[in-house]
Amino acid sequence: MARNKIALIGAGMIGGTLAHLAAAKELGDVVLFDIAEGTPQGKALDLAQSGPVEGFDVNLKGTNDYADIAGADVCIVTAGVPRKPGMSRDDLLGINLKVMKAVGEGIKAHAPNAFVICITNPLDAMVWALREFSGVPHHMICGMAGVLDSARFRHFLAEEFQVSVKDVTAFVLGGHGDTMVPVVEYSTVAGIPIPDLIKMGWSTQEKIDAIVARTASGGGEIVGLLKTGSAFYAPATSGIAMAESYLKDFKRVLPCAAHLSGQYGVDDLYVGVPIVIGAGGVERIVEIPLDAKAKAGFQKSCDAVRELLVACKAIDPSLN
Ligand code: A3D
Repeated sequence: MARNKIALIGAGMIGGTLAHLAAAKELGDVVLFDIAEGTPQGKALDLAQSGPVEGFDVNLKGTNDYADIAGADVCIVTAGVPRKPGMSRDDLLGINLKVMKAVGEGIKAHAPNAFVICITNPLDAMVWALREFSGVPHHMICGMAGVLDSARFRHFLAEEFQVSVKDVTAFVLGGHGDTMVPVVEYSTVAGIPIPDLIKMGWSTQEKIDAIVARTASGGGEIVGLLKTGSAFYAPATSGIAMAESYLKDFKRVLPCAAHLSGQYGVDDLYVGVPIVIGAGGVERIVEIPLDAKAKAGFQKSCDAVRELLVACKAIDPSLN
């Protein structure tokens, strides 16, 4: 059986970490692409030299030529710029939209059959724009944000409840960022929903509200600490979980920015919802009933994403 090929577009902090994880898990041969000359080549060589120690058998190649991504099974896109302290994700829109155009054209020309995972911010708008520029079918592209947001929520909840992160499940909906909607009724410890855990005296509503707020600003907390860029370990591991579910047909149920065509009453928008990722790409959108509060939060989140799409179309009229 031929090895899978994983193209990582953007060889910065997340791109390099994605390459390390993909190689260590032997998901396939890895091509690291970047416009910065030397960066992808240097990272690929460094990682290849960790192979004999770690014991993984994959080829790693760094390149500045899109032709090298030809035939990729998966493309994970992190090309662009990250936030610095004081910046919102939306401040990145102008620069990263131009990057999505170049990347989309590269994918269209060389890897049109790949399953594409976008990580570049502002996520929900960039995945929409990348789809427009690349022309890949809607079910073959989605954005990574919910897996990371729910991992942050799970980490904080496990700390609060003093239990293993493995037994905490968390449910988040909506756009990536301040308008994301953690749904506590569907977040559990070993199947016990958080509202029941509050009744059992495991925590208080005030503490859970504080965790919800910390989760929504979880990326900004890390930007403030790092000062030179944004989070990269947890974002990379989240992207790899999505890629692995596609390559191995795991059919995992993961919160991702996926194309909605009527589900949740939303049309032609990429926004975070639970989806099933398998060999068919985005195989199913999971539509759950929401209470009035979650519905209003989701609506607000969708409105914020829609505003960004208006800004994208104003910057690049070819998107109209
Ligand atoms: P960074 O380390 O700066 O890497 C970005 C790389 O993109 C650099 O190596 C650049 O040279 C490269 N690049 C720039 N323009 C192009 C281009 N036209 N073609 C190819 N490569 C190019 O950033 P990072 O890896 O820390 O973050 C990457 C992106 O992910 C940023 O937009 C972040 O905001 C975003 N991000 C998203 C999440 C989500 O949860 C959605 C989390 C963390 C970061």
